[in-house]
Amino acid sequence: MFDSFLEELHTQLHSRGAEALPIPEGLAECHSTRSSSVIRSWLWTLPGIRRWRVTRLDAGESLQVLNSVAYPDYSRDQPLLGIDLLWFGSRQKLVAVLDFQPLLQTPAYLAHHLDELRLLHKQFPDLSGEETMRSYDPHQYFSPWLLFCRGGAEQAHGSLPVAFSAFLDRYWALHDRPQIATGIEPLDVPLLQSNYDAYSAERDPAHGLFTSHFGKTWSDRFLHEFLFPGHEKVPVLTNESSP
Ligand code: BLA
Repeated sequence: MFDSFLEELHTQLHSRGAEALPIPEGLAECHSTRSSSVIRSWLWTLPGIRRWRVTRLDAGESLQVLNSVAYPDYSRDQPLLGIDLLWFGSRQKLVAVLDFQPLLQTPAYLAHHLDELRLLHKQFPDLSGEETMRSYDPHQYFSPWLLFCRGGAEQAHGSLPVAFSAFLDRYWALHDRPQIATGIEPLDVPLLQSNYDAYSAERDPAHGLFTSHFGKTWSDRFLHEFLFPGHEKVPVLTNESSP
């Protein structure tokens, strides 16, 4: 379902000079022993982005996933890029989340970094459904203008491909802007990014899913060593009231 998106993302990463980073032993690919599910991941670094991870899960008709997070260099205070696309084929159900994930929730930070996303949010109303979050807090590391849709085939084949391209395009535009100070001390960026990992490792609703396909031992390692390796560096803090 999302292979054309994966290809589009990888083509752009290559055109931006992406180089592969090593993935911990055994985590780049895993085949379920119980079903035909396969999970495959890639890890990149490129100018201005220290770590860009990409994961594709193929569980046939029951589930297809494309998940990706970009962590900018520590010298940049821009939001992380976050992509989580899920297609439950047997139920024809789509969950699509595209966000510029903010390091801070202050008005100055949001105004500076999220204008482009605000325009996309307006442009794609059927993907911007004000959905309720069950496991995450929408005020931590999610922007007020994320594209978040629980929909079906109409959105998956209609607006999502257009929105996906526009979303990548707008993130590159944000990335290419001159860097100016927005009130975060450079030293705080590593802490805020690690805190994102700690928060996400605790809340990610995918852990049960991974365990059911690939077993608990592999899933624990994948979550801690690949998806959110920064989680060890900090206790879970809120980013709501940071400077
Ligand atoms: C929801 N994401 C989900 C769900 C699953 C995944 C199973 C629950 C589905 C549902 O609510 O119906 C799957 N998450 C994954 C997978 C990976 C993962 C397979 O991390 C890893 C390979 N999630 C992200 C990122 C964003 C994100 C980067 O990983 C932001 C763009 C958002 N996922 C997100 C949100 C929900 C979700 C907001 C709804 C959760 C909620 O209701 O609280």
